[in-house]
Amino acid sequence: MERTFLMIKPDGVQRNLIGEIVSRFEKKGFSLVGAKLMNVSEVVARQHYAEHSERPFFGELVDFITSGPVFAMVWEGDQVITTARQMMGKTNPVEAAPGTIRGDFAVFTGKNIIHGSDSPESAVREIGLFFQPNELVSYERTLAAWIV
Ligand code: DAT
Ligand code: MG
Repeated sequence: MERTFLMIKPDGVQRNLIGEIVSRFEKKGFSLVGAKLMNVSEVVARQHYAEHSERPFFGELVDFITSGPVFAMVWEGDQVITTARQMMGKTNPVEAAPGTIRGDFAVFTGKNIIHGSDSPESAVREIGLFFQPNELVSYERTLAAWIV
């Protein structure tokens, strides 16, 4: 069973999309194991996006992700890392298919609503950056046998 880190960015929070987005992952069959509304500090923002530190848009990216509250989440499920990325759609909303989160709700790469881990290694790193172990809740769901 896999876990991923998903984060509704400040634009998604301001646009009242938390419920819509959480609902999509719930209906898909994934389990929410942790969530919080929070402000991202500049230090954490720089660590989170460290792989992009040399890119020309890094400063704007850090400014954006620290510009208002985000909704940070950990989701669990079979193949959740890859599937969540598919549900998010391509990074540039112009290329994101209709039906995906970015395809349905965004028009601009710099305001693309949601972050999702891109690999098992990123997921472990990002979950550890945003959550303490005791903020994650493991539990049995009676529905599980009807999903996998
Ligand atoms: P993703 O968020 O799909 O994993 P990424 O890791 O390549 O995409 O980039 C992280 C974020 O940085 C992305 O969600 C939006 C921003 N970004 C990426 N490429 C950009 C670009 N060419 N210009 C401006 N912002 C960009
Ligand atoms: Mg990425």
